[in-house]
Amino acid sequence: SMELWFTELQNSNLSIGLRVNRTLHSEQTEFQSLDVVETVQYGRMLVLDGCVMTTDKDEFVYHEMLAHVGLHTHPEPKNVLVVGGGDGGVIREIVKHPAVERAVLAEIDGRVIDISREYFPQIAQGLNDPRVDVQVCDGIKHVQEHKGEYDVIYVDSTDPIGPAVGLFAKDFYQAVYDALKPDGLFVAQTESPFANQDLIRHVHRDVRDIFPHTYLYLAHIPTYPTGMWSFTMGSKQYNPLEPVASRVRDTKYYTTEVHKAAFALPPFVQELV
Ligand code: AG3
Repeated sequence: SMELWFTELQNSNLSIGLRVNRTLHSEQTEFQSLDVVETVQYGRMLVLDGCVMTTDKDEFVYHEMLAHVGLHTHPEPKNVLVVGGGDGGVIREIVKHPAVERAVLAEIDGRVIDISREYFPQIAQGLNDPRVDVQVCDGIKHVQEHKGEYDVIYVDSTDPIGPAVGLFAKDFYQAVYDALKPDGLFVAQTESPFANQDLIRHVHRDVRDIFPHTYLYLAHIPTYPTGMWSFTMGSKQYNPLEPVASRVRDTKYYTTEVHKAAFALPPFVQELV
């Protein structure tokens, strides 16, 4: 029978293809196109503006490595914010931490939240935790309006196009700094060291101008462009190379050893920061 393939054109010279059983949902939201397809290799996949956001079978890498590195760097993370991340994957990992008293999700596109609850219940489950406050709002405005409030802030954005452009801008990083407590830290997803070198360079230059400590770390995410993915941390005080003892048990990627190893950068990545 006929074979259906999903292709993400990652840039004009590079694409990833996944064989698809069927399309489960397609719509144009107020902000972006949103599709859910069932792939043969990685299960259900969430796609925004043609870009792979997450799949059932590899989402754990990204969500664990975004959430747990920051939450094992801060000794007492009580008040946490996620900008973006409407699928709920980072929140699911955050609420595994008993120290967390409140986790705010500031997602601009409420349809991402609705569709994740419907098609990705395993990923969205954390949104039901009583400590979670789901807000459909502009995350940039939210950080501007909450000065000195958060211990840890995450930026779980799409690529720096469309609704996410402002989340890679220097004045946003300054607003994030101001929204953090005096010992706070933030972590953002910052794309691929193979495909987005200029972006990583710029982010690091900007974050270094604002935060006293800036770090880059890596994880392997098979469905994102090139499979090698970077995260940037800006910290006012705490050092991620000295993580606290693991506070979570049921992880598939994160361990204390993986946390430390993620900061070991190959020379071609080191030279970007
Ligand atoms: N956030 C990172 C998506 C970037 C992937 N880029 C791409 N496929 N071109 C995903 C949201 C997961 N919670």
